[in-house]
Amino acid sequence: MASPEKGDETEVVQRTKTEKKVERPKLYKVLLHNDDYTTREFVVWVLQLVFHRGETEAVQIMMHVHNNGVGVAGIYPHDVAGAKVRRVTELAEQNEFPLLTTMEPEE
Ligand code: TYC
Repeated sequence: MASPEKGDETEVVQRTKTEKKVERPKLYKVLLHNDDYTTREFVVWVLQLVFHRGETEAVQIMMHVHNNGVGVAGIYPHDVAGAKVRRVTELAEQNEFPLLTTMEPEE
């Protein structure tokens, strides 16, 4: 900011965007849905490949979906969640399984 001239009582104070409140990005749950045709092995493989789950955790999530109808594969910002939904859908189509994946906002 330029210094005020001698005798000038007016001073302009500039506030920058960095003073704005920082907001956390909204997070989205990526959901896997149960069906009667997709193999357990394929769902476990997807959970390891796309959601970086270890074998034990992948089996637990797959069994939760199998027993309850739906389950959370992971929680991510909107763009990441969307990319994972598209990747699972692509892998399911390539392997001719009807596996359904969706995303929804976290509370
Ligand atoms: N119900 C499937 C079976 O018994 C396994 C399965 C689990 C399918 C989870 C989809 O999201 C799913 N072969």
